[in-house]
Amino acid sequence: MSSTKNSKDNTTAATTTPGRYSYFYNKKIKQAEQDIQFRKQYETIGKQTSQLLKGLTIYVNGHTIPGRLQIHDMVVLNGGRFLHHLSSKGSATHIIASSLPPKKRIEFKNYKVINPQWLVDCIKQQKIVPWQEYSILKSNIEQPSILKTSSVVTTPGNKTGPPDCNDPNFLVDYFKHSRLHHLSEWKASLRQKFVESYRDIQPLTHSDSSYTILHIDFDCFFATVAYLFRDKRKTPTLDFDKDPIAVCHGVKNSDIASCNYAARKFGLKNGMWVGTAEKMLPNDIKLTTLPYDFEHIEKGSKVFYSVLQGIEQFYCVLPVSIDEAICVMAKDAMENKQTLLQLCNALRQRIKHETSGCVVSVGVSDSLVLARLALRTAKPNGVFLFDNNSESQDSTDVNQFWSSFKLDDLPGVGRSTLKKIRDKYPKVKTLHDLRQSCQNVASLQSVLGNKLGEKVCLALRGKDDDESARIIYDPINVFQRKSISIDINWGIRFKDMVEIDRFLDVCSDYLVNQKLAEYNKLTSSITLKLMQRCVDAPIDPPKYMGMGRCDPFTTSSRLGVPTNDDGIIATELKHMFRTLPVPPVELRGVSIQFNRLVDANDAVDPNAKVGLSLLFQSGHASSTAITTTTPPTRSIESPHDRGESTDPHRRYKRLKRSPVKERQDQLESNQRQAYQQQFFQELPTQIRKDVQHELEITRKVKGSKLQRMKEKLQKRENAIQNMNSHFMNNDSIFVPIKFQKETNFEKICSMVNDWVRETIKEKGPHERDLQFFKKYLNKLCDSDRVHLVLRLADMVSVTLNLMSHKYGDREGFLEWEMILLKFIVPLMNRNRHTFQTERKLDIEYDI
Ligand code: DCP
Ligand code: CA
Ligand code: CA
Repeated sequence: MSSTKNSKDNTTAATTTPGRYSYFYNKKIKQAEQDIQFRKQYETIGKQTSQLLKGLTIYVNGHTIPGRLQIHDMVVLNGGRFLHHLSSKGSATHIIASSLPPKKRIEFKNYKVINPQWLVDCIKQQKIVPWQEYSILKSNIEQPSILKTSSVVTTPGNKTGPPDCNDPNFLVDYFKHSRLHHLSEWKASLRQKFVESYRDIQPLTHSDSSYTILHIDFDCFFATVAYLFRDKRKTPTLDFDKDPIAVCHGVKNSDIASCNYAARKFGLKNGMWVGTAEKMLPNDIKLTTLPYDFEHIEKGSKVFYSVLQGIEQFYCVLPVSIDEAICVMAKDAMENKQTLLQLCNALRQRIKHETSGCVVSVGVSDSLVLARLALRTAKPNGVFLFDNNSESQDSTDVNQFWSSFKLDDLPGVGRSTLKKIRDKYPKVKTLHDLRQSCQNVASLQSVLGNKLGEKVCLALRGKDDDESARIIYDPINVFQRKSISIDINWGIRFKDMVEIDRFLDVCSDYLVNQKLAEYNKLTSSITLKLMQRCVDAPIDPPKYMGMGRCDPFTTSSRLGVPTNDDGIIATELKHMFRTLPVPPVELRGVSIQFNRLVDANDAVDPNAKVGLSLLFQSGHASSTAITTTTPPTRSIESPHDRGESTDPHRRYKRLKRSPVKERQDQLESNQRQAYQQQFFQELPTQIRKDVQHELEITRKVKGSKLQRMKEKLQKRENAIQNMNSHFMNNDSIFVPIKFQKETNFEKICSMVNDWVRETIKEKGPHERDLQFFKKYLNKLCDSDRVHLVLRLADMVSVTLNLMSHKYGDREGFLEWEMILLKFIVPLMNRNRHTFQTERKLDIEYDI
């Protein structure tokens, strides 16, 4: 009976442990054990076994002849491993299929995909015959069976060997080498300093709505720093003005962070891949790649800000980023242009001198948008002043200025806005053209909507919209730290949940004990975003250890009360991870964000670690913890997906309910949900989790098709009981066997069929229902009615086959497949002797 126990254990694990990862994890570790059990079972019924397929892992895709079950038997009996679910590519050595749709052809292009005859012939000849002749993807014959792993072993830190995300220092190392992390940290720290030093300063007023704005930015900053402080022995003759130079991690599949203007002449841009950039250069010109020099970048930036902050004429210096600032001056500074230009050139000189050669350019005008455009004109190595209001401004100069910009040079015009403008005005190429075509707000609003239309219209007249102008008039609020986050999009390769839990501990330790502590904040809301490898994306993406193509999964948790307790946050993160259906091995990126930050000084007890437990003890009523999960688009079911009709009348007919009744029910259900949510809001996290778990189980039990049927069949109980008393003894073939209070086999069939169909779509049958079902099947076997088990098995098999197309990946589907394979079929085999026509049992199950 060990197989029955096995099957039960497996089902229990899958039902009670949340998430698919545990299902697969359990399945994987039990696979070998179950195969041995199977072999033993088959041996006991007199089948020959061999070790012919030892070391091979076989997966069956779709409908095959012989069927999946038979192939399973053949594989297990001959010492191979049968894979029930292709959870990660590379885990199968062979895929057996009769045909493949185009999508799967691409997905499986690096596999040995063969027709079932290969297996039949192997067994017949008792040797592994060459698979190539049986390949159903003729194009993959030369390919290896498992996707190749990248041969590049250079990490961003230029260390050798692959990065190890389980290393406790991984996070620190990752941040040390991540330019994006540096950029966001620098920006945050500059803004924090701004907020601290400007807190008591009188803000600039909106009524006095005109200032002179200087937009100042380093030219190709990282590239300049890298060049100036390079190892001169390696590149003694490098000429910054002539040779194309780029800063990157040195690998073909890495991004260019910054390239010099000599490189930009050939069309190279920041953010481009090195490989792409190299292709853009003429054959005789080589791209020189230099490493990041974060230390000198930081030093250069410090000089930049200290020079700007020392200039008395500036009302304020607004930090945009590590290499860029907006300086605000009096409106009348524009009146003496010569003096203004002298000031600009003087500051450029000083910065260049004090940074040993880093050049800034300056754009000057009377609005943010015009200063930014003027900066573009000034670059590289220049100053450009555009006076939008001067009467002396020559109209040809104005036209020339606007004509020099492409549409997307205008702040706020991204790819989708650009498309809308182009669709409407195909002839418009420059900002000058757009100014000509859109003379009024209405015309732009009709294309871009009210808000963006107005913003673009204002910008074309050289004015800032209120939202953009907030940086001048309300800088404290704009720069106030609103969130703290980390984003790890490289090197994430985990094996299991244990490793992930450890990683989440490291993350919360960093976020709480370093970041929250640094900013003296508490958080009351956490967002976790996971990036999961797309099903058809390669295991090893083009960028070494990068994310590749991914599907995002996001979940948020409102703790309800601000905390800086790393234990609580780590627990919450682990719980949140488990609510997302991302198997550990498919994880490629993690980002964690703390929102709703509050000053630790404003908290109830600033000296204590503030946690939910504190509030729980004091019976605080407002502690809340609601987790909202945003499923990715692909997991949102449409009525079509659920096999429901979108025609409302048809739906009502099917449900046998009137539209009015349905509306009432909907109302009631909404009320119930609101009430339930309110209830949750009152609970501390730990309690909430327990209650949620309990509710989940109750919901599942209540919602189970079988439970509803139980109620329906209740009425018949007495009658059936009376009937039972007419039969002689329990072992008689005439004793009706009850399932869910029903004895009529046809009705049981239809009930089971409904039950299977419903639970396939979700998380599988409820454990209790399943136990009753197993008991029923056992009773059928024990009373010489294996043929009825066979009919039920056949029915389940057909249902699985019919639903595999839409629901083949669902937990419920996999569970039913498992029940059929690991419980029902062995049950029939165990009772073969009682079954008149043994041949009938060799029926093929097309699952
Ligand atoms: N940066 C990056 N990745 C990008 C863009 C920028 O790492 N995709 C880094 C490197 C840049 C720095 O930020 O040197 C400043 O960005 P800028 O956009 O100001 O670009 P540069 O200073 O390199 O060039 P420009 O002369 O256009 O300002
Ligand atoms: Ca720059
Ligand atoms: Ca910049």
